[in-house]
Amino acid sequence: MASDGGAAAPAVRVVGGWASPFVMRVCVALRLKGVAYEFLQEQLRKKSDLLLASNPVHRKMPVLLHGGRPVCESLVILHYVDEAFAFAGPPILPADPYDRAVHRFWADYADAKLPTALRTLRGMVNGDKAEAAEQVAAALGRLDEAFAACSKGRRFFAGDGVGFLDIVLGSYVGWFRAAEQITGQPVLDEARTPRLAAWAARFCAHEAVADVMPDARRLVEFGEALRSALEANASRP
Ligand SMILES: N[C@@H](CCC(=O)N[C@@H](CS)C(=O)NCC(=O)O)C(=O)O
Repeated sequence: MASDGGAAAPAVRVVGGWASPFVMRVCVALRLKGVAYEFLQEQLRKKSDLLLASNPVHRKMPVLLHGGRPVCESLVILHYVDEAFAFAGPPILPADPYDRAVHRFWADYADAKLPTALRTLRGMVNGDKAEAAEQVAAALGRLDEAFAACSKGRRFFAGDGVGFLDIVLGSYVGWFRAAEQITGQPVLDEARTPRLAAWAARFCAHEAVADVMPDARRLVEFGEALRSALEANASRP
């Protein structure tokens, strides 16, 4: 979805990079709601003035600009999109307060357990790769059980359609596949986590997801280029 090219800034803009799982969450949420947006591509190593001015606290992507006003942090943005565009598309968060609490719990769990271990597996940070693989496998084991409890036999964590926890965990699927290519070991293992493996395929094929799910090979190349650049920078006198 692109802007119409008119002189006025589009109402909804996403500041981010195509490879970021956190950025992808915002795009999926907007697509689910059917909200048109302009994507402003950022460079991790050369952040734009717009990004820095919009998120001066964390200086990170994504930022959602709605009518020029910034909203930062992917989970905050998902809540915001659900409320600001409540009239459009399906709800993102569960309606029931207890279900909301459970889905938020598992989203926080995924964000606490997965990113650093995945970066270790990809060789982006120093650390024991076997330990990182075990940490990811243990987390995915718990999330496989959470899927059974949340989905109650339906296709997604949220039920028949994609919702909050699907978006949060689903945003890592491209990087799971990239890590599989890098290590040669399964991450979303069909034997250990059969429900999650099947869910991931459904998530990737969803119409709100397919066009923004990054290709694993491109992610591997992106990670290699970033690592080389960081190493070159570190060895500079
Ligand atoms: N907790 C943040 C994490 C965002 C984040 O880590 N973004 C990365 C890109 S994947 C970033 O902007 N990194 C830039 C930096 O660390 O300087 C969220 O959920 O939005």
